[in-house]
Amino acid sequence: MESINALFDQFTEALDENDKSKAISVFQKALSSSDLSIPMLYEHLLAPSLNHIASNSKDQEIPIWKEHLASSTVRTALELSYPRVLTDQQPKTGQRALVFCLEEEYHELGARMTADYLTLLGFETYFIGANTPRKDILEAIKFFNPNVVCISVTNYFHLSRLHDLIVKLPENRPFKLIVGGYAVHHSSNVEELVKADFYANSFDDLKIIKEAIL
Ligand code: B12
Repeated sequence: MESINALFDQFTEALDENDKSKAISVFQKALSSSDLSIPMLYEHLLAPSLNHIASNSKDQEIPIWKEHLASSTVRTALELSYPRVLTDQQPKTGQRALVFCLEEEYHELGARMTADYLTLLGFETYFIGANTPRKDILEAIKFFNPNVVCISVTNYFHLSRLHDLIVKLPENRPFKLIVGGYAVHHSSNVEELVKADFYANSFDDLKIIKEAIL
């Protein structure tokens, strides 16, 4: 089997050429290799392939349609991965996890990946989407009664929105609150801005958190 680096090069080349069918056939080849785990495929192929678009854009403006096309290709790759997520799932924990993005946050792919990580770790996982209004978040928490609530924040401006949500949650909340994503990962003072139980960014972080809370 080809290395993850070689597959990454082929996948990003296809994205650069706006060739969705080529990108997906590279991804399917990667997905069929039992040597490459889902977290490896997400963290070393899909996520950097999108972040690479931006890091490539210093000299020239990348058109928004190109970002949309690349995001839609990655979304297709994620949906194709779900049967493998179920096959590779660890024994069920009996715990529920709720995953979402805040209102006005349209960057949803990191949250989708996080939902799959939690499924892999044996959680019953509910991904309720991007751009979720606060009222609906509170209703979903009531409805699902989750053990874990995971919020993915990409845009820095949404950290204050996250703070506003957290202060609306009951003080002795019956779940663990985990926050992550680009804004959390790239802010030096996130722990002062928002009071969560855990700040996480990867599958391995979630694995450690699972061991700590079970
Ligand atoms: C694709 C993209 C978009 C797409 C999103 C499509 C979609 N449906 O998700 C579209 C075109 C909609 C978009 C819009 C905008 N975008 Co944009 N976008 C990107 C881009 C190129 C990639 C983001 C991405 O999806 N990466 C792949 C995912 C999978 O990676 P990830 O989110 O980091 O997730 C990984 C980990 O962080 C982790 N993770 C994520 N969340 C969590 C949570 C937990 C709990 C855990 C454990 C782990 C975890 O899991 C993933 C796998 O490892 C980035 C560039 C970049 N460097 O990030 C800019 C970027 C994020 N966008 C940016 C901006 C400014 C915008 C716009 C404001 C642009 C505009 N002027 O319109 C709008 C904002 C829209 C909005 N209101 O939200 C800025 C954000 C700056 C900031 N932090 O404030 C970036 C960084 C570009 C830049 N360099 O300026 N964008």
